[in-house]
Amino acid sequence: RMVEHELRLAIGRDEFDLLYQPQFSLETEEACGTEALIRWHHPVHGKIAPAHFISVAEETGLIVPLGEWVLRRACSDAVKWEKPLTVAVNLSPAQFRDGDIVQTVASVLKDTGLPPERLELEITENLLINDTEEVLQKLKTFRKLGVAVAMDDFGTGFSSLSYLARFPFSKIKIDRHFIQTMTKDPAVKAIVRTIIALGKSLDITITAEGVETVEQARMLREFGCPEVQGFLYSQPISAEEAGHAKPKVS
Ligand code: G
Ligand code: G
Ligand code: MN
Ligand code: NA
Repeated sequence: RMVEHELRLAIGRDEFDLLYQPQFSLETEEACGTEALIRWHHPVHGKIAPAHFISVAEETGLIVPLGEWVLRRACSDAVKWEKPLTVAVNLSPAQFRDGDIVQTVASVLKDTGLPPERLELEITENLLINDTEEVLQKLKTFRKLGVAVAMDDFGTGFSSLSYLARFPFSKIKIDRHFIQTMTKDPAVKAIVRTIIALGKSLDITITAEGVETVEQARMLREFGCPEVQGFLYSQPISAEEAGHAKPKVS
């Protein structure tokens, strides 16, 4: 396949880049973290979105070297930032299955000198469907190292609640679909309010994703949501900009 061939070449040719989308505390309106998001600049085809190549990288096993590149770049960028923001890295299930993800994370932290408390690993519940005991041990190891583990796209899967009870999450990221419909749909509004309350009682941080309007931000503040991420506050920005990120609005 064309994309697979190009993807193999791209790693060696340094065609990837990371942008960072800041996350803000709703209470202080200060940046508290970032999420690393990969970008591919193909010399001929231009920008290629992750939606077009992450799945190919997963199917071909290329996600293992690519994912290691992402981790290494994210940690070495973050360690240079003026503000000690956290950096969240998205992990694919294939990185747990085909690579030694625990060893990779430990050696990247050691090599870059990033304090483990500043790294967050984002996983989706696809990872938790199979190999649950092995995955559980790996997630526990991350937490023992001091690394945070976030459940991404929360609410979109089948068993989000039972996974919260079984796996050691330090953060829940409420899927942007909920945030974008809660202001129009009272049932979704109740669900978002309840997830935020659940986070509080489980002592798990909550980030609302995809916040695009002032109305959504107001509702989240009313519910006591600790953190927000979305275009209202900031687009994904360069590593240089991320080190001193400020919100567009308040
Ligand atoms: O940045 P954007 O909104 O286009 O990202 C689209 C999707 O690609 C998101 O689901 C995001 O989690 C995923 N993604 C972005 N960067 C990475 C990465 O470094 N690794 C993995 N596995 N997924 C990523
Ligand atoms: O699946 P994941 O949560 O990792 O996806 C992150 C993706 O969400 C990135 O591609 C990012 O560009 C996108 N994103 C970030 N903020 C917003 C937003 O406010 N609205 C929308 N529609 N997408 C967003
Ligand atoms: Mn994510
Ligand atoms: Na998400």
